[in-house]
Amino acid sequence: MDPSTRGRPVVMGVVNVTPDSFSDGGLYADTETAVAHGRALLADGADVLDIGGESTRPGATRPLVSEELDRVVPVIAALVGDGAVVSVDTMRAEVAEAAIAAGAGVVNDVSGGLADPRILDVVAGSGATYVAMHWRAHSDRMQDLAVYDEPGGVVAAVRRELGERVDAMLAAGIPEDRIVLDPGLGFAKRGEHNWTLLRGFADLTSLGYPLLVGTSRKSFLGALLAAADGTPRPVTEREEAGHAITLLLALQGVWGVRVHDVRGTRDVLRVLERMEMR
Ligand code: PMM
Repeated sequence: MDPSTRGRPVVMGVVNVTPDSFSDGGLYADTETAVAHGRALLADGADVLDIGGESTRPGATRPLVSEELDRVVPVIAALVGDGAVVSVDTMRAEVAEAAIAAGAGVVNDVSGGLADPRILDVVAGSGATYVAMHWRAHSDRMQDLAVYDEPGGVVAAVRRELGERVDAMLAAGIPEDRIVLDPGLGFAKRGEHNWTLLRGFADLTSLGYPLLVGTSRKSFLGALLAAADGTPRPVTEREEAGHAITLLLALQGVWGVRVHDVRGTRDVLRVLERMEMR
């Protein structure tokens, strides 16, 4: 999967087919509205559509495998039918398998193969690209594991733990050129950890793999933009802060960004292209 973006970062548009995602929970929970949303994101300039059927918000409970399949497979099939490059956001081998059979070209696994190790074999046996995110535990207890006491702090830990995941991917037979890594902002990270990871982005690029980053609408941006009384900025009013991060990461060679506001992201990247800064 290598959409031709002429050197600018890949823009991955989010389609959450879930009743409970923190950023857009319930808005696109049925097949028809999810497909319509995917089409709108394509029209806005998404290079890849990331279709997910499991909410990973802190504290979320997991759907049944059958529920997850029912949510994502028809949406993937319809959008692949439109000619879209589609990614499935799943931690489950069975869902990845069905998604690939329906035409998904990317498996975006927020657990990097830790939740269901068989997913690595499924990806290895397909032509799919694998996005492996830094992760420590399911949402019900991930914030308990947001502890980074080793020397080098969160950047060194994420680098090391992603490196271990790469070893597992290579051992399973996933070719190097189909691996993308993601530092997993907001997953087993406290607010300050996210900022430290963004500041340390250059250290992550030295892992030698393309990097995808998802900051769009996340709570550390809500906290940054909080009202004077501490009330976090509502999720849909965090886009410009996300765009600022996209711009800074694009200047540092990020491979792709996972965003809700595709149109605004493409606008920001258009400025960079016009300035010939990428
Ligand atoms: N974040 C969420 C879900 N999936 N996948 C990757 N690769 N990286 C992320 O940062 C990421 C992800 C949670 O955000 P959402 O609820 O807005 O989809």
